[in-house]
Amino acid sequence: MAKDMKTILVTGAIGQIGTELTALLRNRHGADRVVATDIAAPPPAVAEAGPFERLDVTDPDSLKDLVRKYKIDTIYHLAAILSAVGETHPDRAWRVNMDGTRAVLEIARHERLVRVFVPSSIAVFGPATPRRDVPQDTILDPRTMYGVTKVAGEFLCDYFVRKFGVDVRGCRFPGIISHETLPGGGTTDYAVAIFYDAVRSGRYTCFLREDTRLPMMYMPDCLKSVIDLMDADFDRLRRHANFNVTAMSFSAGELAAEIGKHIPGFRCDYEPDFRQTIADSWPESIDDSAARDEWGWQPSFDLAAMTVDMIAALRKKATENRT
Ligand code: AKB
Repeated sequence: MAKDMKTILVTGAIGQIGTELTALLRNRHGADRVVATDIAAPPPAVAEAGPFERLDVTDPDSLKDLVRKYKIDTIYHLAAILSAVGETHPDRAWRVNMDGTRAVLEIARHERLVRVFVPSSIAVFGPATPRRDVPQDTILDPRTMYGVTKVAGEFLCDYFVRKFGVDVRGCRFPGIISHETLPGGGTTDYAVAIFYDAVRSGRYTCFLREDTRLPMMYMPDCLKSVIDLMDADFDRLRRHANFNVTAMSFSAGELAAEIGKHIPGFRCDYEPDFRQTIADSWPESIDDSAARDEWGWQPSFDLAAMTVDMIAALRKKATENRT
């Protein structure tokens, strides 16, 4: 089928990645060909931009009805409970992340969908994983319910590829930094919140220690990774739903210092909470050479370029909100 003839369903479409991915896919394929779904009600801008349906991904019948109603052939399955919220609500994390992913994969198999995207996360790693430049094939040692579901999800996706020939793809995302929609309940959320507070008030209190170093990626690179992986030739892929991807690694202190170059006098204080334990279990940096080799992954933004872009975008937003 031609690229522009896809009929796409996005789950979690009003989340941090979902909002921007849905807009990008609508630009690429046409607004009517991308059905945005989420358990929550959409903001007016999303509801008016194309088809939107309320969907609980743990309800396979509703998902199947939508796939049939819109003749969906491709799903981007972004609905998930992230690491920090998952530790507070582990039952919900298990249900949404496991039952949701299983429902998507079963429907892909039975309704003969062309392709599915299921993201994973650096939360699959843990204390037994090398801390720096984590290789593609390494020890998975998740210490959060979110990470446990992501490990199981990766294996489940691989099972569906091998056993049923379903075309499933996915990356292990690091922290994603963006200015369009706030992230919802992750450990890396500080790297977004710090920009909002820096632009608004010149001060931020970080819930991680200053020396906490984590792998990160700016939203344009995140979207590029999804599109490039989904466009890749299936026969060239040796892996499917567990590609390491990264763009940069920095500590909370280094990010604060970078922001301080553009917002003189910016002050960051550090008051670590329960999320510090999660961050301490994750690696500092990732080796993404398998993604580079198999489907040409190449990020564009480093810490300096991302910081300039984030601050400019948030200043523009602040000015627009005032007028
Ligand atoms: C989180 O912090 O939970 C997510 C992730 C790294 O998957 N951003």
